[in-house]
Amino acid sequence: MALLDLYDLSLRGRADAPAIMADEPGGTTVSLTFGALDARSDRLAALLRARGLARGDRLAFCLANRLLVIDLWIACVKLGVIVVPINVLYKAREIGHIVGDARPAAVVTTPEHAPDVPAATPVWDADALEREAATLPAERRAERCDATTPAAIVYTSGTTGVAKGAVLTHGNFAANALALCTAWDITRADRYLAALPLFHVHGLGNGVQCWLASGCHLRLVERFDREQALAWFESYRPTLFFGVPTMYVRLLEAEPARARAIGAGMRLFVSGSAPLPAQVLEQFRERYGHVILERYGMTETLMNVSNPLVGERRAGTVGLPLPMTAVEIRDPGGRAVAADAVGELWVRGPNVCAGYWERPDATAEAFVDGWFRTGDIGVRAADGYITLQGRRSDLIISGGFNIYPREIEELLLTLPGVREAAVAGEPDPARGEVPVAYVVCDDGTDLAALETRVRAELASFKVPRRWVRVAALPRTALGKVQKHLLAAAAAS
Ligand code: MLC
Ligand code: AMP
Repeated sequence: MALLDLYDLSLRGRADAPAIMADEPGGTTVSLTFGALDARSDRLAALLRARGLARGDRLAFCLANRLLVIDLWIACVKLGVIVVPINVLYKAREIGHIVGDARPAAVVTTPEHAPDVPAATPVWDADALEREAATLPAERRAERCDATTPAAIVYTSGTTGVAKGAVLTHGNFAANALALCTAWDITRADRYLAALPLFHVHGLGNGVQCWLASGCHLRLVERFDREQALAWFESYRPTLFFGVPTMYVRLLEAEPARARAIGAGMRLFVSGSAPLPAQVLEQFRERYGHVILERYGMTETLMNVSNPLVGERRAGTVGLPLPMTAVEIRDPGGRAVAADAVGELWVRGPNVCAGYWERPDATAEAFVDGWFRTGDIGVRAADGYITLQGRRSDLIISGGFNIYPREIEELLLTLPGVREAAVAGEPDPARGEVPVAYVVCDDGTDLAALETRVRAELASFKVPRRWVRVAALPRTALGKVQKHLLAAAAAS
């Protein structure tokens, strides 16, 4: 089934039903039916076609949440054009890498980010695109796609520190939507509060797909804002919320009576993208009267494992494999291990990406006999529940955003005065982890100046929250930095 056939259950099958209420730049709010949404993306598809885009071409966007992102997604699905989402927090260096690698026909963005797009790549202004599309007739001229047609290239950093593009197909997104709608019983009766950014797979692959597949209602906000979040719950009265653990930590700030009232109208809170601390799950249960359902996924595979909707949602675990997904825990030699033994999670299923964009070597390394090696380490209990215990790489997850230390270390080593650098995560009660920089530098090197340089070059969440000057980095006999000893080395 092509993705558009699945969407058409809503776009055409429920054309008169309310589909979305979206906060727009400038402070307005727009409400549309599925039919009106369908027409908007037909108009935009006509404009993209007129600008020369054809099946297989890439189109990037670097935008905060707004209706145009949804229009772009649906228009590209209709045309067979491959969407390349870019995190709005990224700076020129990070955007340059993605654009250089994916070679999109253009980047749709706002004047704020336009200077960060490499000069050779056309920048299409979001407002202008939206205005021009509105002048065109709404005629559907869709390409016939199938499950193997690429729908998106989503960049995710590898252990090398260089982001690789995971090629996600129509079939991957459709399988993910069907698995989640089934497992979490998402129906047209739901009301989904969408506060996750649409440039990552949690918001785009889960939120948008489940909405369009189920025909439920979606309330889109520009970004999660702890000051406004409770008011959104109270005014919109959602039944469904997907969030990263940091959002649940922020929601715990609510007065008990307010939280109870919000919880009373809710059906399901889902958490993922980073570990949900057991005490947050417990405090949330006390305050809101709901046991958060934790699940596990990744950019390359969309969702793999989830606690059950009906049955025990076991704190600290990510639950059981989703429908259609197989999960094995394997030893370093690739052999499946027994229950309760630690190993790497390998997954296979229709949700797993086609490979990395133009990186046959990285694809060959990640896939073995049709299984995808996740790099995540975990155990499976005898009753099937899976607990994640760590990662093969030194990935840091802060507020649900991924940080690869190597990327920061490589930048630090280019700065004057820095002789050696290592970045490691340290626990943070709200963000889960935050990056800390350990640097060996020449006398007189100003750490604050290093921070300023890093802030200018990298997304804000990657800027180390603490800077520690050390005499030497702890290393193994082979010279590899021992990250687990960094904090102790700094204290000595
Ligand atoms: C955060 N910031 C944003 C932003 N999110 N800025 C613009 N748009 C956004 N969407 C910036 C802020 O400016 C600030 O910068 C810093 O990040 C923290 O912001 P905050 O206001 O203090 O927010 P906080 O309450 O801490 O919450 C942060 C957050 C954010 C939860 C809203 O971390 C977030 O949106 N996380 C979601 C990430 C996500 O979708 N991950 C899924 C990846 S897919 P400064 O300069 O002060 O630092 C994946 C697979 C899977 O992992 O399994 O899902
Ligand atoms: P990304 O590359 O941004 O898609 O991040 C995917 C990674 O996030 C996974 O490989 C896991 O390490 C992590 N992750 C996702 N969900 C969870 C979860 N529920 N608990 C712990 N880690 C998670």
